[in-house]
Amino acid sequence: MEPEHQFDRKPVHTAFACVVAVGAAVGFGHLAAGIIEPHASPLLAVGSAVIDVTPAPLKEFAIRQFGEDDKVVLLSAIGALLVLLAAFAGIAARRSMLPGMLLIVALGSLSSIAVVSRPTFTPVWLTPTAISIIAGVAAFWWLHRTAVVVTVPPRREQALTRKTWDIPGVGRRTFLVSSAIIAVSAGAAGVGGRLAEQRAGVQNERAALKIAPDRPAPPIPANADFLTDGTPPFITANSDFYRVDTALTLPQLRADTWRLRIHGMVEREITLTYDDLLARELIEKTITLVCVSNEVGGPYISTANFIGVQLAGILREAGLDPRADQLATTSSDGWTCGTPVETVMADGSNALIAIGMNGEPLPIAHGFPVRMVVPGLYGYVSATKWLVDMEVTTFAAFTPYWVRRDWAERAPVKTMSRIDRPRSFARVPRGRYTAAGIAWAQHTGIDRVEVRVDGGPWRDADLSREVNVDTWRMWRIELDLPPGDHRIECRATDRNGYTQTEERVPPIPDGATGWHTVAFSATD
Ligand SMILES: Nc1nc2c(c(=O)[nH]1)N[C@H]1C(S)=C(S)[C@@H](COP(=O)(O)O)O[C@H]1N2
Ligand SMILES: [Mo]
Repeated sequence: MEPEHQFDRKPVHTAFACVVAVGAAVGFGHLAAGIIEPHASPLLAVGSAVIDVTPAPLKEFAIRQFGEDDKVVLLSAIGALLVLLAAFAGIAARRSMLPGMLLIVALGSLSSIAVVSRPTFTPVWLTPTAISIIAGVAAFWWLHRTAVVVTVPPRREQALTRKTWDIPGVGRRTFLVSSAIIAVSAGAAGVGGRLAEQRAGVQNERAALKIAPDRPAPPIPANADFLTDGTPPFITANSDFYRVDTALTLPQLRADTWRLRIHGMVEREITLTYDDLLARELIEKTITLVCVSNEVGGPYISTANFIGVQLAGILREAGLDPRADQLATTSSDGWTCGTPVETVMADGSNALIAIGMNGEPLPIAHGFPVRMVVPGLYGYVSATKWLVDMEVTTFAAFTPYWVRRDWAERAPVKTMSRIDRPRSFARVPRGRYTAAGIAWAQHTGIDRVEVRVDGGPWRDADLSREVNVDTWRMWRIELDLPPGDHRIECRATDRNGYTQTEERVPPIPDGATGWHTVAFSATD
């Protein structure tokens, strides 16, 4: 005889249930982290762990493709993967809730491993993950239970349908309402976590600080850039300054509790407070910062007036062991960096322990309250943001973050140049046209920039007024363009007489080389 009715679940419902449950796990975990410790968010910890284990060439690719949106792309990719996994586990959980539960617990365990792997981990950081697992399990248990639909043989359908929806806690209506409530509260929890994180932030404290140098940098002369011809402004506004780091959550360090311990191969350890820095002579230096990941023609170069204390003076007070060759620095979130002692201690080095940028306290994204700036070296070997520890050591004894990931131990900035106008594939009027761009040879100075069109003879470009050897220099050149497609190239020569090589090498391991080339066309 035909059964009167059957209890069943539709795969689309259990898949949906599992996606919502995983969403609840992520959202509530993030909320708990926002209250307890932002870096302990299961989602962000997994993201940070992924950043740490991604092979350098892939990371290189990601930075190239997505630029400063790399972090958004990473989190979106993790989100998409979670939805996919949850949907599959949900489909498999049509009869038994086990596959969905297993997935939630497995993801929770993975997050715990990620949380524990964070450099500054403490045990309370596991609380958000525990809450996340509980939220996910509870949500899936309930939704799986309410996802039951009752099917009845067709001929009895009319008689029984009404009744089946009356079974308490079961049926489409309960399922949909529960799903909606859980999904909305998970979203609210996620947003709440973000707000809690921001409330714990230090932007108000930062805004209240005033920083004035004792020795200001000389004013930037008007002819230091060729802005109207298409170069960047000489000084990059803080909001436009390029940003590259591994921080998914910006460290929020208070200036009044900040400490820097200088130790290792020194005669006397020194611990500095923010007030100690303010009490010293604050100097202002105009410095260009470049990222080793910058491709030929790339955007990861900016210039600012940095305010800070001369690093060499502090190290001299500490008394350096002559055998020390590396300055190992650590940020509050555990990123590490190794800088050659000889660069920092060289005569005329403008290496700074910096607290200000363009007249303001350092922006939080650029290292508030204190960072390092060492002209002449790529950022990953010199420019530690959220600086909290400085150990005088040797290259043999310590291998920093990026060097462990195949980037070079030493990385002076290479002499390079870039074309800013015309842009790739621009259509420009034929005849007289001014091309312009930038060149840099940090701590050496630019001597000359040459430009050629369509493989013709190299011609010298005009150079802007030099501000100092630690900054970029702008160039421009007047061209006379016949109509048609063209190709423009530039190359810089520095004060050592070195002309940048044509050979194209990728950024890894110690910086890209090659002439920047732009294809464009001139029209009537
Ligand atoms: N704490 C910390 N400092 C860091 C990094 C980082 O990932 N974490 N990245 C470095 C790199 S690779 C560069 S190029 C510079 C970029 O500094 P900016 O973001 O202020 O431009 O910071 C350096 N300092
Ligand atoms: Mo960098």
